[in-house]
Amino acid sequence: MQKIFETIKEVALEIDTLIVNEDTGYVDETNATGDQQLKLDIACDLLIEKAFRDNPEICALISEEKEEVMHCAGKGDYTLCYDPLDGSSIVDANLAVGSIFAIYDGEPSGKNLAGASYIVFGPRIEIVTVVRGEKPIRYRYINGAYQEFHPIVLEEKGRLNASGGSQKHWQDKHMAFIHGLFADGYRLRYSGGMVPDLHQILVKGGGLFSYPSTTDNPNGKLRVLFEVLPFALIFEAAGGEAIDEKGRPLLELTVTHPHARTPCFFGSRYEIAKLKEAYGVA
Ligand code: AHM
Ligand code: MG
Repeated sequence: MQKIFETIKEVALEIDTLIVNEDTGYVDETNATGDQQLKLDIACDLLIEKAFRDNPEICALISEEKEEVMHCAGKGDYTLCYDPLDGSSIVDANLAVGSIFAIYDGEPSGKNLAGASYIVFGPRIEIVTVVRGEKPIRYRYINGAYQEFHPIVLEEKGRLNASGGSQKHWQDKHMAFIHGLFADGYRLRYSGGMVPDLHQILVKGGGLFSYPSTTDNPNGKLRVLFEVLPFALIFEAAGGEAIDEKGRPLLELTVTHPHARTPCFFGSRYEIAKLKEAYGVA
């Protein structure tokens, strides 16, 4: 798996060059789940495909930007699922965006998730990697090289609160819970990009990120394979928790369709315990 992480570090530099130099406009088509695609979404997808399609450890690639599974020549056991450029809707505002990778050993599902990684394209490039059962490792790219940086460890209780979706469409219990956190002193930190928003919670030692079911999106917005499960593994490995709104660990999820979505919550232990009480699933 280390070879896969090394390739992620290399492809991060190529994606960064694209983000800096390419047009941020839309193409005419939509992607597999009906989202409008940017030229950048497609270009990043192609770069990642090219970087991994001949990797002998990988037998298949599944991209958020493609409907079909891409079977590779490699005879390895890993299926690499990825969101090539998360945060397409904020890249035109020049906010931080990211790429997310999930490495499944066999069929993609929570129990088969063997490793995960994400890249943050902010003022500088940062990468977090994790192998299941081990601690996450954080790297930053400085002076032409990746350096291992402070470890990521979540404290019992954090201070940040980030919830997705439009408040108009939140359920009453979610509204009451989020207001309760603010009344308890939590600060709002929400950019609309899950990679920088979750990265901020991880590096600041805790807090809560929610993307709940809403009246307009009953299954939430975020995709299980490419977005939810990789961050669930990283939060659990950092000492936090990641659950759905029935209180089940996200890492127990099975996957019915490559583009399936689920409500999801990632946080330190205190906030997740509070969430379970508020949702009546403690
Ligand atoms: P994208 O894959 O189209 O960029 O959508 C995913 C993004 C996440 O990064 C973010 O957490 C979420 O959409 C924000 O959604 P909302 O604007 O509904 O809060
Ligand atoms: Mg995405």
